[in-house]
Amino acid sequence: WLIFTDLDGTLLDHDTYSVAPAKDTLHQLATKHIPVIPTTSKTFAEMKAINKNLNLNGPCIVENGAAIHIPHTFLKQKPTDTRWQGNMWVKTFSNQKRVWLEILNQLKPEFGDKFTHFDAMSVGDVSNITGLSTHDATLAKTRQFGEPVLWQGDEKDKLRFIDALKSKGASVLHGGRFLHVSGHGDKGQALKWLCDEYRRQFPEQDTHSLALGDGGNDIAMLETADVAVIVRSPAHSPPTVNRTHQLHVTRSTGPVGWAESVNELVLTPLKEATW
Ligand code: 2M8
Ligand code: MG
Ligand code: MG
Repeated sequence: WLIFTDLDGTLLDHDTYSVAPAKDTLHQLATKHIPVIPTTSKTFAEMKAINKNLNLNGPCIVENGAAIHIPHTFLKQKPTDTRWQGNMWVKTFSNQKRVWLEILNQLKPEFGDKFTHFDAMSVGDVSNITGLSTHDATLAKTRQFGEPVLWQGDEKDKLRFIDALKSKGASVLHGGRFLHVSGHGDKGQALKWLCDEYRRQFPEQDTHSLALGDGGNDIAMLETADVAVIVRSPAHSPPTVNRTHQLHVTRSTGPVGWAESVNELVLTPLKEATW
């Protein structure tokens, strides 16, 4: 298995960012060497701290699929279309964020009173809205590829705003709290790239991909993985995922639901197979 998981609202609690209910399951996966690959809208700056906290040392997919950071221990060889960054190989899919900042600026005359965005917000603002500490909010603001937008207008104007962004070449994904404005990559494209590379380098393994997510920005990976789990959210309705086969929805929300599903789909069948 390769387990691709969203963080906020999925492996981490939507409000408190706690992983506690999933800790034991994470530990069992680690002892079985089953990789858990954070696939998140968070930045690489945030992921360095979070990986440490979650005891994860494999790849991570950051900024909604804009880049994949792969430790050298995860693959046999450097994939050709990656670059070196310390002890990681990095695959990038997206333009730099200044392209999207420029487009947001162009839309300010029409929509400027209805939205704000990370680059225009102080660390204190980001901290207040997300509940992150000022240190973590600083890491969340360290974005390379995309820009989170806080929409403050009504739904009708939001649709017009999204259309305007798209007509200028941006793509827009819904996170738990923000609209993420970026290039055309998504978590599904990144998942597919990493699975393909892994299968190429380890053809003897029968590799299955599992994706877990709670939000609109998870739809592409939930539609791409071999098995998909929609994790229920206490804050918003589940995303509309276009598949029927191998699609599960958790009973509980957040990390409680995450642990239930991973146990049912991955750990319990493994135990039964070794009896
Ligand atoms: C933002 O991402 C979440 C993901 O669902 C959102 O859109 O609400 C990002 O800025 C991320 O970097 C940050 O850690 C998170 C904090 O809630 O918010
Ligand atoms: Mg989420
Ligand atoms: Mg996310």
